[in-house]
Amino acid sequence: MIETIAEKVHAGERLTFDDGLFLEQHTDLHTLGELANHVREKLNGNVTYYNVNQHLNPTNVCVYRCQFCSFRADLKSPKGYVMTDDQILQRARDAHEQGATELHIVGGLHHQLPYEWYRDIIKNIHDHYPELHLKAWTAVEWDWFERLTKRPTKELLADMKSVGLGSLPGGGAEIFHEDVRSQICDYKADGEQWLRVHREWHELGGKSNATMLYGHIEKPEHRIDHMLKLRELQDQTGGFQTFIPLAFHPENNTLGANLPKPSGLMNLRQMAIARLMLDNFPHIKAYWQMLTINIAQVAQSYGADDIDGTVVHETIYHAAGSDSPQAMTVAQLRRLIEEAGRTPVERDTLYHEVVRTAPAERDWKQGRRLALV
Ligand code: V47
Ligand code: SF4
Repeated sequence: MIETIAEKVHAGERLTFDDGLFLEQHTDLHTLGELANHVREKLNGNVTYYNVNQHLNPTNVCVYRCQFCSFRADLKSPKGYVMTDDQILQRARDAHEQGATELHIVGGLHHQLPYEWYRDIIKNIHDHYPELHLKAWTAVEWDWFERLTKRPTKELLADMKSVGLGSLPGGGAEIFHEDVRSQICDYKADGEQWLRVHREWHELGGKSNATMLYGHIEKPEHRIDHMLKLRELQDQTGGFQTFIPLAFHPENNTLGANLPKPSGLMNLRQMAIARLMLDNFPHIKAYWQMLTINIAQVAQSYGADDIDGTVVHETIYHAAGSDSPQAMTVAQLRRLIEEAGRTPVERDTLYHEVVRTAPAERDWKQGRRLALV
């Protein structure tokens, strides 16, 4: 069976659900890596992309109670926060001064804040820093905006696009299959709604990302089903840029009580299987905050061609027990890529190469400017 799969991969043929299950259940890590690396190099050569970005989570107050979430807070909880307009703009200014090309903006679904609050965040930042690409609000948030406003998501997407929304992040996908989703994040947007929002955004000409949360109660068949649903939508719209497998972190959440931390082996296996199943996704991203720096480095030989990113102000994974550092400088990122024998290429959110002519990144820790090349 693995010979048939290997033949298909080398011929550029599509793998089936059963092939995916075979890879999950009967294929060793070394073989997975070899096959995934073949696809990765065919699609992206020896390049590993990275970007200079920051994260912004304007509130952690959330009406939902996803079992895996360590970030959220109740409305009245002392842990809950809502950033002011000034704080938000200050963070955008910091990102801009650091030379960031992207702000990744997601947060909780606040019980009392209206749609306009989320919209104005995008408008204000875009009005002040139009060069910053705003990758904002997951499909779960868009579904919430629809519930709040009773206006269709497509209209809301177009509305926010008109004031500066650049693209959609891939969060909130978790596992689409209802058997799993109903146990880990009941009530919020279901798999169909998640896919619908991305479809609508693609129809508006936008690009987006996709994720999958693994390493909890899901089974291999749920993971393959999840990826095939994404592959099907991508066949129709071509709007996805990158897939980011996300390993479940068990600290400070209800789901994690009896579950171990993700293993390096599992992380590499999922990276490779994603590269093999998602043949129409141009990129597979290693999110080092979630994987650790060491695994992100190795992942470049297991299908990943993209490393996200400088990522200042990460909170979701640190709340859930990640012991990765809070941020990396460009110099550190490039070294991590070069040590793996790859060629680092800075990209913007839409995968255009960024060519810098002057030192542009301020080392946020030490307050000095660093040359990028
Ligand atoms: O949707 C939440 C996941 C996601 C935990 O689009 C957890 O470029 C593991 O989507 N353990 C948010 N995972 C992060 C995300 C993302 C990250 C980097 C890049 C992009 C992109 C998107 O994090 C959530 C959820 O699936 N998550 N809690 C946890 N305890
Ligand atoms: Fe809320 Fe998102 Fe956390 Fe779910 S994952 S509880 S929607 S902040």
